[in-house]
Amino acid sequence: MINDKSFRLDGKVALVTGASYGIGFAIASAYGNVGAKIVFNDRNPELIEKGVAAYKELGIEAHGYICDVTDEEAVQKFVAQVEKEVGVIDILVNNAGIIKRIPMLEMSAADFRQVIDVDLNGPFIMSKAVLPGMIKKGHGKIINICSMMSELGRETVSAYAAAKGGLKMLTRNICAEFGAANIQCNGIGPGYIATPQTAPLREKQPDGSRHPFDEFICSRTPAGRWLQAEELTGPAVFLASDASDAVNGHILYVDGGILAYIGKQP
Ligand code: NAP
Ligand code: GCO
Repeated sequence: MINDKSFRLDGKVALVTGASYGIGFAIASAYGNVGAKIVFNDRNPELIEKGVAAYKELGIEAHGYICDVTDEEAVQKFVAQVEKEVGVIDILVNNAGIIKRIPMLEMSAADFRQVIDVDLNGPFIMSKAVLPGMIKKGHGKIINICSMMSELGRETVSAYAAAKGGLKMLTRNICAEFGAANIQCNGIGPGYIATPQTAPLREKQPDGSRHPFDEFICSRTPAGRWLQAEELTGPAVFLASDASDAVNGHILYVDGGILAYIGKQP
């Protein structure tokens, strides 16, 4: 029965990767606001410090650790340390990600591999590290941050689209393999969100006019605007809470309607 506690995360340990700023920070802050203990990682010690301070300003005591999600040995140690110092992880959000916007014929295999490594191998490595604790605990939530590019292609993002399409299928596979252990694995597919990752697509032109990509995205979004990271937090809390225990292997697109829309008519 749904009640006012159904969407709360009191006492739960939530690990959000790459969450010193951007979408990860918004999601982790929302989890902190509904009672979860927050853990995040970053590769850069300065960003950890800045992140911890930013959470503190919101009244959230977050635990920040240095860890690269592509380094399996480091991730295993990181998760063991979190289990000892904060508790066994109840909620994992695979948020850390990179993009390289390079036309396919100009992209090196090394660049392609690097994107796959962070955006697809990273979530695999992180999930593999937290799953044993979740199985022992008898429940767990894994939320993978997918993309419009889990469904659509576009010029210059071949590696990113391949990784995010793969992440959609990893989500379904974790659902299939661990559903019986009461673990739910779902994805969030954000639309175009105003964060540092997309800042180059919104930069003003030298003559002060709007970036053509900025205009393009607004014309492809029924709301006619970029979304804010905070707009992902309601769905993220839902997928981390008991209210979504029967939702598994689902990708929830939070895109302001992009996938439903053919684009603004001329
Ligand atoms: P962002 O502003 O670039 O933040 C990405 C975060 O991931 C940063 O904290 C970054 O840390 C961290 N990170 C990158 N590689 C890492 C690694 N190997 N190990 C640990 N941390 C790492 O990106 P965002 O826009 O918030 O995006 C967050 C996620 O949402 C990504 O997976 C992205 O693909 C996805 N997404 C974004 C949008 C959008 O429109 N913004 C839309 C759909 C999906 P550093 O500062 O150290 O690099
Ligand atoms: C791009 C963007 C996207 C978004 C997002 C869309 O260059 O097209 O960066 O890939 O970040 O993932 O959902």
